[in-house]
Amino acid sequence: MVGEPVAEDKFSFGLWTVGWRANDPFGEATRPTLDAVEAVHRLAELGAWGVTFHDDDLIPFGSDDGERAKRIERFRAALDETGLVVPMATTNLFTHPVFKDGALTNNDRDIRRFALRKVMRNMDLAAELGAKTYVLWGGREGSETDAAKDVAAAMDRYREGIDTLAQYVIDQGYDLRLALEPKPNEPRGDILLPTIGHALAFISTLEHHELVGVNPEVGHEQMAGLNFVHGIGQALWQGKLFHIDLNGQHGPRYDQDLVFGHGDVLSAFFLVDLLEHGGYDGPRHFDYKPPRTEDMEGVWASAAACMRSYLLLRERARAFRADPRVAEALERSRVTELSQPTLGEGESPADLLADRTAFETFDAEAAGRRGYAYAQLSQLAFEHLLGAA
Ligand code: GLT
Ligand code: MN
Ligand code: MN
Repeated sequence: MVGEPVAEDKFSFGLWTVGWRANDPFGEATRPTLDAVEAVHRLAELGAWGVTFHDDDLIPFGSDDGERAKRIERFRAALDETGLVVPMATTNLFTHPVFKDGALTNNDRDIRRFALRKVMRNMDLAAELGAKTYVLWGGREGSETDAAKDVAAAMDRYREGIDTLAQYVIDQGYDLRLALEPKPNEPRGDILLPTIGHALAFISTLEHHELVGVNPEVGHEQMAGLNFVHGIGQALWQGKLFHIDLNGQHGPRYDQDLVFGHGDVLSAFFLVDLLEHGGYDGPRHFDYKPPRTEDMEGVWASAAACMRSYLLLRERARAFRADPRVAEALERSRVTELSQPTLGEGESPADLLADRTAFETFDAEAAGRRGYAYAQLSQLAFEHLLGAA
């Protein structure tokens, strides 16, 4: 049976998730403002381990220093009372009109400088509160018309911005790593660094690339029709999965931010299986939106649902891995054989050329006739997911 969420599960929520007042492009807010202190208490009661925030979630844009200090104090007291940690923080570089053409890649240089200062200021707070990851979601970095953005220049400025922030982390001696969050579109018509793959390629060009990884979100890759599990697999393989945003999405359409698991369930099953068995030990961070139809009771029910969905899927994934029929099926399908290097130890290209069994006498017809038994393997996963195996 699946138990209640506990700290070891490392479940965390953004203040902006449960605090979303459900205003959308077509309608006004349907819920009241949620106080950050109440959010911390309610999340702790539900069994969450961590809470994350944008600077502006905690301290409204334009607050004076006194107001800022007061709000931070109240928040810190709530953390102390509940034991909730702050594993990650981020910057709002998208709400205020000043960021309508982006932040680090805005055509306006003064705005780029302002954006860097806004990030640095909140990095100080993040480090003070013990965060280990600093997320950068460049939702406004992009364009609606290709005439508006010199992409090569924008990438130069993006790189300069991230290099500057990484240098700041080093200069201050902060124990922080940066995590870039890709998204293909929305709110911009097209966003720079649209997918995990684009972000990984960009990171390899950075001066302090070792300090920078990714924070992929389920729905963002699925909006682009991509396989999230494959994206996460590659990010893990490159040692770049610094953080993750879990939610649900029904294929390519607007960013739904559904409760985790309430979209492509099979993909969610394989994702949890990968996170649990693939060497990721970071936060399980939910970045979702309680549906606009819900009152505050529904908000807390949806937050609990995110954690329970994860625990249920984890239990199913564990049962899948423990089933001897699955071990057999993995053998039969040669999934395990893929871990064997293609060349022998010390074998050179010349040695491969000399191996007549690799080519001259290799029976390609027979190998081509052999089935991989993926149908049986896939069905076993499906049955475990449904609790039928
Ligand atoms: C915003 C966005 C999310 C990002 C957050 C971090 S803010 O809600 O939709 O995907 O993770 O800036
Ligand atoms: Mn989203
Ligand atoms: Mn996100």
